[in-house]
Amino acid sequence: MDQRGTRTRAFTLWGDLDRPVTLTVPELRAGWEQHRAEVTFDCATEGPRRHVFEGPLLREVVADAGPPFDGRRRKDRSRFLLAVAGEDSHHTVLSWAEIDADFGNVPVLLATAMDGQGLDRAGSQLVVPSDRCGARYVSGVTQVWAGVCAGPAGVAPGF
Ligand SMILES: Nc1nc2c(c(=O)[nH]1)N[C@H]1C(S)=C(S)[C@@H](COP(=O)(O)O)O[C@H]1N2
Ligand SMILES: [Mo]
Repeated sequence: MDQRGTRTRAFTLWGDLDRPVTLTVPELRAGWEQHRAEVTFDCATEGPRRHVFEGPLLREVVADAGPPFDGRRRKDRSRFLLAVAGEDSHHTVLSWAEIDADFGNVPVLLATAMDGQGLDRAGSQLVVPSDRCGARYVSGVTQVWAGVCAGPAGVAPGF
């Protein structure tokens, strides 16, 4: 609940992180620089969609939760994964490399507003501006998991 008694949806950011945290949309708005993304994507069943989102960069929010890699080791960063789930259990994965400035550098957002309306009650929405399809625009985010991919069988541990 916020000061006006309205319900605000929080999500947990957890997994292989030094500082797992629960965050509301107002906290996402106050805690990080807000970026703007004008996006178009296609829904397989509903057709083309156009929205304007605002919110912090996913990589900045996750970085502040303490992912377990030395920022100078690019190979470690290339093995880190993220999974994002909504309240209806729709969930999707991203690799850290997609959003890392040294790799894909996609400005993926955890939106705090869509089309000028705050998402305080609905919950944050994942925004993947590089996607042609809407499936990863997970709305009503309830959790973001971050963790190291163990790797295919036969890979030497720690290499
Ligand atoms: N939580 C949740 N988010 C979701 C979905 C879903 O089923 N559940 N569907 C996705 C799909 S397939 C599309 S195309 C977009 C549609 O977003 P819009 O209706 O807001 O334009 O939402 C995405 N986000
Ligand atoms: Mo869709």
